Amino acid sequence: VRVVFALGSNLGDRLGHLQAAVEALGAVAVSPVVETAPVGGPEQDDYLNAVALADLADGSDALAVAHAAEAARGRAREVRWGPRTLDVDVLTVTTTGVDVRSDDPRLTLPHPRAHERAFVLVPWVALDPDAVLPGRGRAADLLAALPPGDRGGVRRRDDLVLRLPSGPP
Ligand code: A4P
Ligand code: MG
Repeated sequence: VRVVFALGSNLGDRLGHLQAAVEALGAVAVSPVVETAPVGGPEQDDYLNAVALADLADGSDALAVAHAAEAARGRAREVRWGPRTLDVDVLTVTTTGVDVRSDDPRLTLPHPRAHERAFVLVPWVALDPDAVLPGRGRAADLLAALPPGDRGGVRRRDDLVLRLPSGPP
């Protein structure tokens, strides 16, 4: 089961939190890091965002894996869309080539806001130019359709690099 995760941090050691998530998820691929203006919520600092791919034995574990990664970095849930050490969202789950769809409010798939978020689409397209958000279309096309102001809030930070966890020896 292939899972695409979106990572975000705007509190404390932002790159360290993203790197911890990449390791906790056992990522097999990770995007460049982008620095992004906050979208929604209270006034808050800029985020680092990235997208990571992981392979899980069971797609229904995706949310628990995301929440465990957040908890390991001291994620507190106070304000919706408020500042956070680490946010791990599930963008898509694909089981043997079939995209999982879910209306469950605990795990909505594909992620219901990914298509309108440059901070998700820019790193995802950089990682996988052919990425598709099921029911919405190609991530690259969704990105091109966003208002230029949204895309302008996202800057590549190629000086910040996330490393994949080392495989078995
Ligand atoms: N949930 C449902 N579907 C999913 C899914 N596909 N992935 C539920 C993850 N969670 C999902 O999430 C709230 C609830 O959504 C959870 O109980 C989960 O079961 P949360 O992480 O507790 O709270 P949140 O992240 O504050 O809320 P939400 O609605 O997930 O926020 P978003 O939409 O993720 O937005 N600006 C920039 N620049 N960069 C960011 O990363 N992130 C947000 C958070 C706002 N602005 C941002 C960024
Ligand atoms: Mg979230």
